Amino acid sequence: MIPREAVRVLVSNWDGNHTVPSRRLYPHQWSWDSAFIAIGHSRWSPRRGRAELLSLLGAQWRDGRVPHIVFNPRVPDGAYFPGPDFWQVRAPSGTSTSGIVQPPVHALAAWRTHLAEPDPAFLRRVYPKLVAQQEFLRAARRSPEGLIAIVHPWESGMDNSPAWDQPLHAVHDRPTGYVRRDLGTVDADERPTDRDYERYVALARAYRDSGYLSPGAFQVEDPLFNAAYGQAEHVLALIAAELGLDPEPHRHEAAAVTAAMVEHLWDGALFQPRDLVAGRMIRSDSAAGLTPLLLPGLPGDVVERLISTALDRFALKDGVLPSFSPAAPDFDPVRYWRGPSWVNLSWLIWQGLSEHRPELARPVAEGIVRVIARSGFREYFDPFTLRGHGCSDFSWSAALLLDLVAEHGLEALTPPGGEVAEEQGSVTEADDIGDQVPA
Ligand code: 9WN
Repeated sequence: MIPREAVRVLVSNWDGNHTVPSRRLYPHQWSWDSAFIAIGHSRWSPRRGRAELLSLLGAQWRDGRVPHIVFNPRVPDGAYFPGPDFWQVRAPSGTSTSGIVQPPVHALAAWRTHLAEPDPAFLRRVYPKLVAQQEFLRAARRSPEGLIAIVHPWESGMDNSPAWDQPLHAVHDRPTGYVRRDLGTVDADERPTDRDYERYVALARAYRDSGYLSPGAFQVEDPLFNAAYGQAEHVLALIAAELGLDPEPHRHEAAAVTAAMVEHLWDGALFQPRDLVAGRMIRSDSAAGLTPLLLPGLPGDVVERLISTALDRFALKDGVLPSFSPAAPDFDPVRYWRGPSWVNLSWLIWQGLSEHRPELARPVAEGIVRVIARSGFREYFDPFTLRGHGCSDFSWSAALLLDLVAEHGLEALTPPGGEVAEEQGSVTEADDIGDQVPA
C-alpha cells in the first residue's frame, strides 16, 4: 500500500533529527523540504514533524534567516556541491549552513503539525523564530513595491525554471574547475546545463564574498516566494491568536503583500516574476504563477481568471500539473523545473484550490497519487507519460502523498499492480525517533 511505502521512505531518509531529501543526491537538511516533510510526518508521527522543524530552525542565523541547507557534519566532505567549504559560514548553533534562503513555507508546516496533535509549547517555541524569519525578509529583501526579492534561483526552490533564463543572462560566469556531484546520480539531460550551473556558482560566490549582505546581478520578485511569505503572515495570525497574542499585524501584512502582488505581478491571466535589475516583468508560463491561490485574501475576480489559466495552460482537469506550461516553447517534460510535474508544487496549488475552489482540488490530489502509483516516489515526473525522473525515494514526494491520502481518504484509489504497491512490514512512530528530538 502506498501510504506504508511512503512512511518507509521517510524512515529510511531520517537522520536522527531531520530527514534528508534524498540519500545520495541531497544528503543534508534542506529548508523548504523540511517544511513539506514535517507536514507528512505529522500524519503518522507528529513528534517527528516537530523535531524536523525544530532542527531546521535551530540553525537560524542571528539576523533571522533560515538557511537553505543545514549541513550534517557526519556526511563526508564532497558528498554535495556546493558544500560547507564553499559557503564558509556557521550558524550561531555552530552548524555549517548555506547563506541563502528558500520559500518560507515553515509557518504553514508548524501550524499543520500543531493541528495534527495540538502542542501549545511547540507553537510558543517556534512562533518567535518564524516571526524572525519573516523580519529578515522584510529587512534585507523588501523591494520598493513592498514585495520580497530573491537573490539566487536556488532561493526560488524552482531553480532551473525557464523564468530565470533572462535574468540569469546578466550573470557573468567563469568556469572555476569545481566538480558537479549531481551528475553522478542523475542523467545530465534531467539536470541544469553546465552553463547554468556556472552562473549559479558565480552568483552564490559573489553573495558570499559580500558577507551575505549585498544582492548581486540576480534580483527577482518571485510569485511563489511572495505567496509563501504572504500565506506565512496569514498563518502567523492564526498562531498568534492561538497563543493569546495580537494577530492584527500579521493580518495587515498578509493583506499588504496580497495587494502588492496583484498590483505588480499580475498580468491579467497569471502571476509573473519581476526582474528588479532590468526593472520589468518577466513574461513566462511557470506554474509558480498559480501559487498565489494560497492567499486567502486574493480578490475573487483574480481567483477566477487564475483558475481559467490553470485549466487552459496547465491542464488542471487532468490532475497532473506541469511546472511549466506545455504550450510554451521552452517547455521540457524531463529537465528539472522546466516542465516536469513536482509533488510539492502541485501540493501548493492543491492547497490554494482547497482554499478557493475545493471541488477542483481533489483531481489534483488524485493526479499526485496516480503518478506515484505509476512510477514511485521519484523527484519529478513527465506530465504526459508519467515516467519518473531525478532521484528515487524522494522525501517530499512521500511526505505530501501521506498528507493528501489522509485528507481525501484516497487509499482506495491506489491502482492495482502499481510499481510501489508492495507491503514493507509495519513501521510505527516508536520505531527510531528515540532521544534525538531537540530539547
Ligand atoms: C539546490 C533539495 C533541493 C530542493 C530544490 C531543488 C533542488 C538543489 C540542487 O533540491 O535544489 O538547492 O542541488 O539542485 O531544486 O527545490 O529544495 O530537494
